[in-house]
Amino acid sequence: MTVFDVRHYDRLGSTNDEARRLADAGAPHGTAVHADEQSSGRGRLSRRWFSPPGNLYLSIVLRLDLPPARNVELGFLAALAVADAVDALLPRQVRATLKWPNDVLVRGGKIAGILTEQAGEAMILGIGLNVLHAPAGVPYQVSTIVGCGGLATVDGTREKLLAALASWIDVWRQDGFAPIRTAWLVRAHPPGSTLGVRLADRFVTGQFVGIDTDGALLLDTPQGRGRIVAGDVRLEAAVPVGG
Ligand code: BT5
Repeated sequence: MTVFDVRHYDRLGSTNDEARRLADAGAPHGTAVHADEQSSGRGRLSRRWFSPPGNLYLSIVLRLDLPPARNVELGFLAALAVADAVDALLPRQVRATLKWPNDVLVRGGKIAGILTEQAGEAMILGIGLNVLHAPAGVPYQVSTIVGCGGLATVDGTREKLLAALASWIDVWRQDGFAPIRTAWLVRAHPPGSTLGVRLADRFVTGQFVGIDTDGALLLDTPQGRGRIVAGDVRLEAAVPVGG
């Protein structure tokens, strides 16, 4: 079982940067960096992550000895852990859902962001989870635990999240990506849902088929079945077409 050693800071530029610094200095598996706020929290592709006090900003050093091609699996595992933690804090009738690749949604709004980065032999798993505050001016819906009727403190949320993460890491170590993939699919938009995907050079729309054994998105488009390894996904219609 992974044991986490949490280092708590009032304020950092980015918890991922501090975790990377610690990893480079030899910090062991399970070292976790928690900041109350970030002055330059970041998302994928150098996008900004809104990081005022009142939300969770956490980065974890993981040493899992995986071949680099399998690092992508970590994002799916983390999304499941976030969804479990969020569900435990929300009223029973409100549940977290997942959107490819690593988005966690509650009531249709993005409640968390996951950023995995390699640091030498280690992986840095960065998670931002909205407990109290959602940013304004974001081009899609966002949500928070408290705004969705949940009862949570930031430290309590961190503990729930780390416990969920430890158990999913156990599952993964024991049985690999297959059970992660299955559990992820149960919580995701159903097959047939219409997704719009922004790729580096174009935008495609198609019907969600599932995810491949390596986590790639499988999408049926007018041009045939596509396998997508990186992109931003918008859920256009969650109801299966014709179903
Ligand atoms: C992500 O990027 O979703 C990954 C975010 C990871 C943040 C954590 S916080 C702890 C650790 N330290 C860091 O510096 N980062 C990690 P992406 O899919 O690129 O989404 C980024 C986009 O989400 C932005 O361009 C905004 O539109 C939107 N956004 C920014 N802040 C948000 C927030 N608090 N809640 C919801 N959406 C947000």
